[in-house]
Amino acid sequence: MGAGTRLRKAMAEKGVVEAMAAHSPLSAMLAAEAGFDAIWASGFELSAMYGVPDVSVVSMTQHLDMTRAMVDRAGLPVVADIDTGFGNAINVLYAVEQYERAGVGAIVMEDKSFPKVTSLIAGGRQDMVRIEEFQGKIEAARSARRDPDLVVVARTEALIAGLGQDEALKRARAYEAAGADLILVHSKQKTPDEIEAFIKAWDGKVPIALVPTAYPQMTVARVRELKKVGLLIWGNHAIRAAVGAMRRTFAQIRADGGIHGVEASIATVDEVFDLQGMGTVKDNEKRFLR
Ligand code: SPV
Ligand code: MG
Repeated sequence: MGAGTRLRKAMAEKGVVEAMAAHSPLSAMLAAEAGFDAIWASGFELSAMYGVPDVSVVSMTQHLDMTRAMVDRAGLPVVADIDTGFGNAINVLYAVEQYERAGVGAIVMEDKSFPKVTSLIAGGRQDMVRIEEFQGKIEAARSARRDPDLVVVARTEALIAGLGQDEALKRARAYEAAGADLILVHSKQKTPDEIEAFIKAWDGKVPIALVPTAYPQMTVARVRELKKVGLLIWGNHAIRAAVGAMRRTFAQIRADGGIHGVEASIATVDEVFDLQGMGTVKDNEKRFLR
């Protein structure tokens, strides 16, 4: 079964699919281990991992290569954050072909212009493309997929850009009409009010996707109550957890003048060996090395 089919099946069976952000095969494996349904191949996380801003500096090839490596190791459907589609509808044709070949189950494309600016930054420049142009990009994404089950998620940044509910709804309706399988609506308000108002007003047939980073009060239980939401993305918690853990560990080693104080709070070497599959290496040594 293809990754898109798996994702659609999970959505049909569970109602809400939970995707955890990842920036590496290891973080994707840990998300799978924790029981999430899918992996969010986040552009923000990968940019942060490279130590650069999420402003279309990381190339499609860099993101695609990492996404392919995550597909390979995670064993879960990967939802690829393809930003603006890396250009216009022509670039989208190429991008979707490549991401599908890498084995993703879904692509999420946003209606900002290339190069984009990260959504949650205060006072960010949020330039949008025209509705008709984005409809063309959605149609390009649909026509580029070989597997009709590859999920095409259209993301509107109307609320992020401060254009209001009417514009967000107008865009969402237009994107559904162009063939989007889901509509992701993003918000940076500190409470869920703006998003809940959108969900209540949503009169389309396709489910909604959310990234509730700015409004963490939004729980899985609340999302279920609201109905209409099919995909919940925990947007950047892998990289933020990593930053917090490394900062604490590095500071303690500096303060203690040695590594003796951090042993209890970090993973053991054996845990890392397990993640790397060293048990299998040993078994294979017995079988094959003569
Ligand atoms: C990402 O994780 O790259 C996203 C979500 O697109 S956000 O950073 O909130 O825009
Ligand atoms: Mg992104």
